[in-house]
Amino acid sequence: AKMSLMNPKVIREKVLERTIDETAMKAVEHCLKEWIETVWDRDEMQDPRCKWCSSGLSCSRCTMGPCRIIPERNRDRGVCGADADLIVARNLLDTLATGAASHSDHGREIVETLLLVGKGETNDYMITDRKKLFALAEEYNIPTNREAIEVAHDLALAYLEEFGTVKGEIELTRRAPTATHAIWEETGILPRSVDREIVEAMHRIQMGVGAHYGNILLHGLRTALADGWGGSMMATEVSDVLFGTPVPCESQINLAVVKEDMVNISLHGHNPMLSEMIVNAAEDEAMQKRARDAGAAGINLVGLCCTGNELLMRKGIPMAGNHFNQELVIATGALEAMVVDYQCIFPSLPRTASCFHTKIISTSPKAKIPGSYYMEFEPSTARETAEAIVRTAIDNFKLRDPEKVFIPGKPVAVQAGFSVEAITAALGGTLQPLVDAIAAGKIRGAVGIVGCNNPRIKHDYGHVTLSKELIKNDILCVETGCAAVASGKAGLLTPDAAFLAGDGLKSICKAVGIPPVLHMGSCVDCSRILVLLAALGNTLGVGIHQLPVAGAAPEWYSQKAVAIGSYFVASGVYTVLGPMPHISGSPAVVDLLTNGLEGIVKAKFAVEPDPVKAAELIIAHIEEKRKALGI
Ligand code: XCC
Ligand code: SF4
Repeated sequence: AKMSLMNPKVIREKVLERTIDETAMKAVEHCLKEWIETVWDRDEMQDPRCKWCSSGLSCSRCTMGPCRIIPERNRDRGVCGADADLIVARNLLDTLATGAASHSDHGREIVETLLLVGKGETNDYMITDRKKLFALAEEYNIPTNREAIEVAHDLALAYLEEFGTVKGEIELTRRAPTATHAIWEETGILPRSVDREIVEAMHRIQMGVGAHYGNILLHGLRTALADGWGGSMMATEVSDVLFGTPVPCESQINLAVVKEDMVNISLHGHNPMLSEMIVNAAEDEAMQKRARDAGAAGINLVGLCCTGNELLMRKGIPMAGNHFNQELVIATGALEAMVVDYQCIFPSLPRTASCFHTKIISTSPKAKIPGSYYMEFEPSTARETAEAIVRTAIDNFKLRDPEKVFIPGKPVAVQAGFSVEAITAALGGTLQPLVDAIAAGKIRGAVGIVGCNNPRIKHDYGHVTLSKELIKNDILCVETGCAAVASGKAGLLTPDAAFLAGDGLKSICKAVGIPPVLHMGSCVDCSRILVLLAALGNTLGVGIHQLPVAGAAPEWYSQKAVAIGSYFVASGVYTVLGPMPHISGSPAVVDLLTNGLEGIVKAKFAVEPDPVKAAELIIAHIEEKRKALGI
């Protein structure tokens, strides 16, 4: 190995400030020594940040600008006359709408696949959860005394309508408790359709439309609801119909799931449509033989980010890690291919891969990436493409340089697969035991911890610290996305982790045999958290805002996380963000989001980067809600 030019002490310091994931610590050290650039290096190179952009006070929406608000130089308005509040609010709506569009466009692709199945135009996909399909159809009064594919056809069309302009209300919002739905109606934020709210958001950020920051932000909440109770919810439900509703399963997690003697393929991104097909293709005996003929012991699929979560939840596919593990898994030197669809994929991955034999394979016409191999995925030829990808990876095995292989540590055991259906089944068929445990105070409440990694916060520290603090205080954690993966790597996703919980939560975990932190899926599966909240509210006959629950996004970075946080709050869930959004330039916007919303949707945001302090805020909130309920 070549000598590193960096002082070992500096390397040690950097490792300690970057991550708490034990395999990642070794991998980061390796990257620093080998001069493999990672997200943290680029983050350092970006400092110092522009203070106007950081506070949301710059606008470049039109060519009269770009404009910055600099009050100390009497620059209070942009060229068009927009003030700080308007510029900040419009920027935030832009961010939120981008996130809502990302989830919902993914959702639409899944629904379109259901339509293909319904039309009998694909042999590669089928109805896996017929019972769920029929239950969903009944919500839309679609007759179910027929063949499943006829029902699938009609449900797909009914769902596609939810994206359109003809209906005045997204049907799935009816799942919310009456009191919650009434708040949306009264405040005028009941979403009419998915695309409509997103398009209207784009309209509203055009120069010279609205000038009232509050009105703009309320539309943000409506757009977020269209995502949570619309686009994301449809993505989750239809993925369950096509690929199966998750049930508890066991697997392994962290960078060490990569195997030295196998052909390793990582599946990265968000949409399960291609990756499910790759799982099937890799199981094929002909493929296994090809791998053996190439000198490997077999084919090892590993997940990353939310594609990984989808596969872990339904198939028990091992998980290599979350957002900040994506470069590190390439740095193991043992990855034959990384298959990506879209969202959260660092554009720099082909650069990282160029240090190794690893092929980055992009697959979506929406997400072409220079330096990657492009193998276009279409539902009608899914299996064929999946096989071609697996073959490409196998054939790449011989190009691996054994000298460069560095697989750090050992994998950690996890349990995942906690759909609402699975949680209900684990409790004996109804949520009543959970409600009883909350009423009796054994469980004080529940918190949805979601979202990403962000160099502002030490990798995984926010998620893991917050989760540990909450379970210690008898608060059940339900997690998705990169938050759930962080908890998995830290060992919190096993029933054995109950020893870290308070006595009440511990006794429930022991009795039911569940972990104190439940992995509920990918980021679009935050909709499962909404469904769970709705079911709890309906069981108790109260609005979601009355429940002893909260949300948190301790390490969020993404526009999508803004949409999720906003639909949590709009649904009545107090939500604590780790990193501050780019809004500090408008005290009025900050005050509305962290204070004023309470009077409108009966919930608000808080920002607290320190997870120990965030836990204190959440615990106080939960106790307050318990008191109001008289429990
Ligand atoms: Fe992306 Fe979904 Fe964030 Fe992770 S949690 S960094 S959005 S992969 Ni969604
Ligand atoms: Fe400047 Fe207004 Fe144009 Fe924004 S919209 S760039 S504030 S002139």
